Amino acid sequence: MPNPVWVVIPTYNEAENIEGIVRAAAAELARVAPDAHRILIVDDNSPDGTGQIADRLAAAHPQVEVLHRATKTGLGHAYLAGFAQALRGEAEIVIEMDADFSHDPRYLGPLLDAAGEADLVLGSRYVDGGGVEDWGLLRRLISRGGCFYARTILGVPIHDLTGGFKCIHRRVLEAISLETIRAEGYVFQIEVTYRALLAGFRVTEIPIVFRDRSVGSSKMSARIAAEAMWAVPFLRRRRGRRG
Ligand SMILES: Nc1nc2c(ncn2[C@@H]2O[C@H](COP(=O)(O)OP(=O)(O)OP(=O)(O)O)[C@@H](O)[C@H]2O)c(=O)[nH]1
Ligand SMILES: [Mg+2]
Repeated sequence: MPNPVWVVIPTYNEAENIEGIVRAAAAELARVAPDAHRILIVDDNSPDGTGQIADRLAAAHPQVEVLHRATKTGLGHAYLAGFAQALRGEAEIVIEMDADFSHDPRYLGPLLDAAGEADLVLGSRYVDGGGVEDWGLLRRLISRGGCFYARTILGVPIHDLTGGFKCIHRRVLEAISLETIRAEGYVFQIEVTYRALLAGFRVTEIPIVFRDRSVGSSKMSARIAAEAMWAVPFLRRRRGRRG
């Protein structure tokens, strides 16, 4: 199997970050998964030209490829398209990673190490040794409150359900009926983890320190946060019906 590890990076208006993050991820992967990785950028036709920069990177680095989507339909859809491409490309392990340096590529090694013992590894801000840098009190409260809310409603022992730095075995992606996931934002992250737990997979958290983006603008919105509030109880109900 030539490239079992795929790092999927969704981008929307990340022109200032994309080159740096791809270079940093490539350097780390060359160390921890030499000759066995690909980096897939999933760009939603960013108006700032991120897609063109990504194409240049792909031309210069054989292990980099770009999936261009015509319109921005949300992070969840971008990830689903990226997962499908990685699976077609014979990925054994797929890693989700943001483009804005909030997810430090130095954790790629620890994520892969932990994947030796688990089916799904979560980079977690809310376990011992993890944390968040540069966030104000309000954002910290919303994030922690959201995780606590989801954990309580769903009744699962996971501390960071909304994080987007995760390492997923192919068998999980194949088992959790990706085609029926509709969620866009934080709920997408919660739902992937929740479905993996329901399917009986081993899910583990490793500590990460999350840094706020230093350049570019956030795509997170009140609408996406609200989606998380109302959608989580629906996830729970689905488990109820399954018995
Ligand atoms: N392809 C695609 N990428 C997206 C979309 N929304 C966000 N992204 C990317 O997904 C990653 C996470 O989005 P962010 O805007 O950083 O969201 P966040 O990390 O929750 O918020 P901040 O802390 O404010 O950065 C970044 O790499 C974004 O460029 C989308 O609709 N389509
Ligand atoms: Mg971010």
